[in-house]
Amino acid sequence: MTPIQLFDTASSTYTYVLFDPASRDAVIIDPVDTQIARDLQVLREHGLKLIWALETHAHADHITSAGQLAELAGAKTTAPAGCGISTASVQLKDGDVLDFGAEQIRALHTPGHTAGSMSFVWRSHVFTGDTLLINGCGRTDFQSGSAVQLYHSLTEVLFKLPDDTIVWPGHDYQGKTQSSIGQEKASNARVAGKSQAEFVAIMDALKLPPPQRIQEAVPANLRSGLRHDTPAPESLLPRPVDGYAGDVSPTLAWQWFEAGEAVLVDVRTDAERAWVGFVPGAIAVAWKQWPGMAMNPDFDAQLQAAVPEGQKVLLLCRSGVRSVAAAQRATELGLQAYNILEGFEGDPDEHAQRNRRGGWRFHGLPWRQG
Ligand SMILES: N[C@@H](CCC(=O)N[C@@H](CS)C(=O)NCC(=O)O)C(=O)O
Repeated sequence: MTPIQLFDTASSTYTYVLFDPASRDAVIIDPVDTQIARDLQVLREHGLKLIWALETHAHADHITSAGQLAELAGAKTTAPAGCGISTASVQLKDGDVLDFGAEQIRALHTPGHTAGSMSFVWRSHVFTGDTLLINGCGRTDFQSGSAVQLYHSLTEVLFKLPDDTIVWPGHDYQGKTQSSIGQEKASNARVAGKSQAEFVAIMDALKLPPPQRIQEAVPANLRSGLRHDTPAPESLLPRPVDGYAGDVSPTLAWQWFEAGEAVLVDVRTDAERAWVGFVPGAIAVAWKQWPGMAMNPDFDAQLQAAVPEGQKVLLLCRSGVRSVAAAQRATELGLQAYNILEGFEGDPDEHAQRNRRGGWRFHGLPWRQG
């Protein structure tokens, strides 16, 4: 039994999913907000019921999705008691054990990167967050970090685990995925064979630039990632409808598209795309064409050519009307078709102006002008 290891390239963060094979009860460790669609998909694919969303600490470089996972997947949020994550429903102390099905995961207080940081032990695996990295360790220069505490956590807590314990870090910046306690004890460049004073000197000399998102990430993570501008949780699930696979919010559509899970087809006219703007990477298959808005006689053939077999298709128009008709037609053609709500520009407001009431651009999703 090995954990499912997932990677966020933007922050080089590892997220882990572990589960009990009999009950399918699962735990997620350090989930990332921008990866929530991927993580929900992983849970669905493996038939898992998420019981716990765990944080190793309050992250400084990315925002957690724990709060959203609680609402969408029914998980309970848990965080180290010393991290100040007041929204977590279970505040963990050293030695606390969480059950998921017949499995158990145990919290180890490993301060140093932050004062509250924890590692989690499951079977012969340890999830070390930013305490122990492969051939490295978390920095100690902000958020109540302490090199002296980290030295103790590494040498007196983690290195006391059996040598064959597999180490799963919270980040890796060089593409490494796992290590072992024995290997880190023998060769970790920062701590192996080093005295406390030598370790502290190494950490003091690092002089790393602050994480780029620290100002927004820490406050958000102290509230389990729930922010005023977080999309409503229900907008991250497709809404089933009759006639096609479902309606999706622009945000969810972007997540599916970015993750390569769906083809994005823009059904607006050539003129709209050229003059108003377009989504880079979207495929143009007009539903109707300007002038006259006559039906595109080649729609079926062009759509079928655009969507590889087995792929979902997301249909985008100006405000979500033509895309419904196009999604219904795509369904008749045998495709798994979703309508993107609100379209590229949304509905007009009281001044008959678009882009002010929803839409792809309104939500700040990527787009360009020709
Ligand atoms: N460059 C990254 C941050 C890298 C960083 O500072 N990582 C932290 C964890 S959030 C760390 O402890 N790094 C240890 C190291 O790089 O040695 C960003 O701007 O987000």
